[in-house]
Formats: sequence, C-alpha cells, structure tokens
Amino acid sequence: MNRANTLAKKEEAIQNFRFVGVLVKDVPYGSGHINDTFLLEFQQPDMGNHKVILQRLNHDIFKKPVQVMENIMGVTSYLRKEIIKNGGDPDRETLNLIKATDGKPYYQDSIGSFWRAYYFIDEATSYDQVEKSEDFYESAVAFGNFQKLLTNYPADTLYETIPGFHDTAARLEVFKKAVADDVCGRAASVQKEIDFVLQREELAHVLGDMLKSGELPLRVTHNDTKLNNIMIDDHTGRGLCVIDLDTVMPGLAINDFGDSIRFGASTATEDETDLTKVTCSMDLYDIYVKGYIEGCGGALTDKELEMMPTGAKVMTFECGMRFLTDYLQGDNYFKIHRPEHNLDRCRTQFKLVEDMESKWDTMREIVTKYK
Ligand code: ADP
Ligand code: GN1
Ligand code: MG
Repeated sequence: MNRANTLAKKEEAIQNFRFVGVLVKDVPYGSGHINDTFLLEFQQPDMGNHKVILQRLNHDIFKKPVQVMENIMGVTSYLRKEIIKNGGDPDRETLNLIKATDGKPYYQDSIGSFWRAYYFIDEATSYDQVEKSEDFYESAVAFGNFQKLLTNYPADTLYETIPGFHDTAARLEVFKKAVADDVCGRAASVQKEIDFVLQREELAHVLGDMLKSGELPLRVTHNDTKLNNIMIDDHTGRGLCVIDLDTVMPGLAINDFGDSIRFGASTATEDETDLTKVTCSMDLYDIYVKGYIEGCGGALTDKELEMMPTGAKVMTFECGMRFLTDYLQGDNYFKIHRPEHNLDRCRTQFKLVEDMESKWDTMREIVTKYK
C-alpha cells in the first residue's frame, strides 16, 4: 500500500474519533520526519472553533503501535497528575489524547494504519530553529523538568518502542552493512562521509559501555528532544509542553541533553546546504547547559554532568550516521523533500561534530561553570 492510498483513509479516521462540530479545516502540519501530522479545525455553533492534531503513526518505524499508545497513555496520565500536584495546567502542559468512538486512544483504519488525535495546544509554538535565545533556555528547563517529573515513573512498565533506539554501537553496525550492501550504488559518492564515521568508530561505544558498567544511570527519557518537540508559550515565553512522546523509554539523560544541543545549538537548520553557516554556538550551548541542569533540579550525577559534552557529540554523530545510512539504503526512514535531503542533513551533523571537537575544552568548561 503506498503512502497516498494510506492517507486516503484519513477521512475514515476522522469519522471514527470523538470530534465535535463541523470540520472546516484539514491541512498537513509541522515538520516532523516520521509521522503524518494534520491540523483539523472544527466549528461548533455559538462556541467558536477548536483545533485538533490528527496523526497517522509511522507503522514501518513503530512496529507495535498499540505499545506506543500504551506508553503515551501511561506517561501523559502520570504527568497530568504531577502537573496538577504542582499547581500547573494539565490541559496545556502535557499532551491530551482524544478517544476514538470505540473508546480506544487510537483508531486502526480498514487497511491497518494507526491514527491518534490530540487536543491542539493553542497560543504556543514549536520552533525549527532558535529565534530568541530565551526560548532555548526555556526549552532546556522544560526538558530537564520533564526528566525530573518522570524520575519515579515505573520504567519497567514502558515498552521499548524502537529497540536499541540510541544504541549507537548497533547503529554503527547497521551503517557498515548499508555501506557494504550499497543497494542504491551511492557509497562511492559519499566516501568522505563514510570515512568520517569510520575515523570516529570509538565514539559509538563510549556511552553504551558506561551504561553497561553502571557508570551512567538508566532513566526514563524522551529520546527525541529536538527544539520542535517542545511547545513554547507565545505569551509567557516558557517551555510549556513536551510533545512527540513516541520514543519515551528508558535511556540516558545526557542523550536527551545531547540531542537538544545537536538541533538547537546549531547556527543553521538541520538541512542547511551551506555548511559555512553551520556551527555549534557556544552561547546557545551555555544557555542550554544552564537551563537543563536547573530543570533537572539536582538529579544529575557527577558522572552525567561530566559526560554532557560527550552526549552532545555522540547524539550528533549518531544522527548524522542515521541520515547517511538512510541515504545509502534509499531514503526509506526519514521523510525527504528533495533528492539529497538525507545527505544534506548528514553533512550538517558531521560539520557540527567537527566544530564540537574544535571547541571541546570550552564545552567542558561551560559544564563546570554550572554543575
Ligand atoms: P513527528 O514524530 O513526525 O515529529 P510530532 O508529534 O512531533 O511528529 O508532531 C509534528 C508537529 O506537529 C510538531 O512539531 C508540532 O509543531 C505539531 N504538534 C504536535 N502535537 C501538537 C499539539 N498537541 N498541539 C499543537 N501542535 C502540535
Ligand atoms: C526524527 O520525529 P521527529 O522528526 O521529531 C527521529 C529522531 C531524529 C530526528 C532528526 C522516531 O524525529 O530520532 O533525531 O528525526 N525520530 C525517530 O531530526 O526516529
Ligand atoms: Mg517531532
């Protein structure tokens, strides 16, 4: 079943959620690389309009969508209680699912695709690039706080929605196989990028080894902490709500920290083609380190603090390697909007890794300042 046919079931999905009012708008939404996201708007007589986010889960990537939804229900209902306890607004500070007509938190359409719907968080924005450094600081506090709020969440109840998601060593093996198989005949043209990975193989093992030895603790983490996975309140400027909870599972806090740096501390977008524009801003890095440590509220161990710069480098390296792997395999994983999109993304990540290498002492000193 191709994507167009699959999306044709959107109308069927809309009919099968507990939406109220007349549908007056239905448009593709956001810039996520994985799910298909739509903004729907409904009109109710005398009550104005309200918006909803409808998503088709990427079933190729999330092999067990029901488990994804169970994780999300567990985490959002837990967060809801914590937010209420802390005097916050649970309708805006966490995602809230809308049930399907059969009462389930998702709808499986007649060709097997899974759909879910969330209340739209209005008057808040998810950014693809930092526009104001205060926003980046606030996102750091919110991601740190997310980590803190989930400290006592029963990790053993969470499914591993994508096995080995941040197992960088396993991803290195998949990358090597993609190079060897070279199914699209692209390897020769990206030898420079392939060599970049092979020269840094040891990076793929550092964090996994420290986890195995117990030097780094396993926590409940988000695992996809890029800036556009957080809503910033348009009025208060605060990091309002952490979204995109598909990959919440046990993981490393420094990977959450690192993924935010890879995306948000870059001076260019993830797919910038002019690499002279791509650097890791030490000002933005500084701001994020401060905000994340504050948001975690003293929960990070000395070892975690020490390894924060490594988290940033490893997540950036891993992401570049994932983009390159997808390019070699024929662009099946990340959505692309132009032929060499994944290669462009890979190049920005590797440029950032190089830049971090050249700023390594500064990156370490900045952590020391705030720990
Ligand atoms: P993907 O996994 O494809 O990245 P996301 O869940 O991150 O999908 O959603 C894509 C985009 O849709 C987000 O970056 C955000 O802009 C928007 N979005 C998602 N959920 C909501 C929501 N509840 N309210 C407002 N916007 C949302
Ligand atoms: C994907 O879903 P989205 O667009 O927020 C990916 C992340 C990558 C990111 C790169 C489930 O995130 O792991 O870091 O793209 N999500 C999944 O931008 O693979
Ligand atoms: Mg997203």
